[in-house]
Amino acid sequence: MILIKLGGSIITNKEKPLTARKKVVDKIAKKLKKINESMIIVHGGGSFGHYWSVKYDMHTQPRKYDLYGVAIVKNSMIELNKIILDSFITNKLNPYSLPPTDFMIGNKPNLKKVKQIEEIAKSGLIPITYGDALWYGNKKTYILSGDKIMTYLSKILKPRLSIFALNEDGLYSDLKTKKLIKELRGENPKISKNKMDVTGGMTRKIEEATKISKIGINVFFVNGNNPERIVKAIKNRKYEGTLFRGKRNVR
Ligand code: IP8
Repeated sequence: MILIKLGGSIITNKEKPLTARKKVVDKIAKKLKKINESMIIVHGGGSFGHYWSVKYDMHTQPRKYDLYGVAIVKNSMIELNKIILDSFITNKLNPYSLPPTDFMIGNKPNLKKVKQIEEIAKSGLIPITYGDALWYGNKKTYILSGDKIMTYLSKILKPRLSIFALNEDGLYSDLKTKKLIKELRGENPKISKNKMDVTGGMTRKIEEATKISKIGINVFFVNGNNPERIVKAIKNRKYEGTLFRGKRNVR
């Protein structure tokens, strides 16, 4: 089983509020059709969820945020999720929408529910979940990043590999020359910043990818604008991007 995160910067135009990059989403869906292994998709918030989270000053720490803000963020994520679902349907894939409320209790994943996601994926349906505004308890809410969901699902389900589709080629050892780090072994990667990101952008991705690789799973960062690279990473062909090599080989 494969876990794929479609980053918000690839599926939306982060410069333009509430704008999906539908052509890119379609291109990715077309390529995913070529994969005959079960998969789970997670997607980010991009110029939908992050746009409203910034407006309503919502963050990853559980707090008593503006409830109208919570409602608006959630609504915008359903809208973005629907765009992805529609594209998958058009491309004859079998998406199965799973808001994180389906498997999260507060800020903890529910083991039974997460295991059920695997069962769903193995049936041939493609579970699709996403970063969202979530109920924490005690009148508090928080923003759950899709990157964190990647770690939860990886820890519990131990996929064969986890892929992050980004709007860049991978991590750079030099931002000017865009020299790519092919494999990460304690290098100090150059991180491109995005101030519109309430969940930590690239820094968060590196943190989660490192955690996932520590449990023995290979993690790829690939450029989603060129979705053939997602297929290559899955089919063990020469990959283009950055690999966080899993420390143990758990299958
Ligand atoms: O883009 C955040 O998910 P991410 C979702 O995966 C919201 O960090 C609602 C901002």
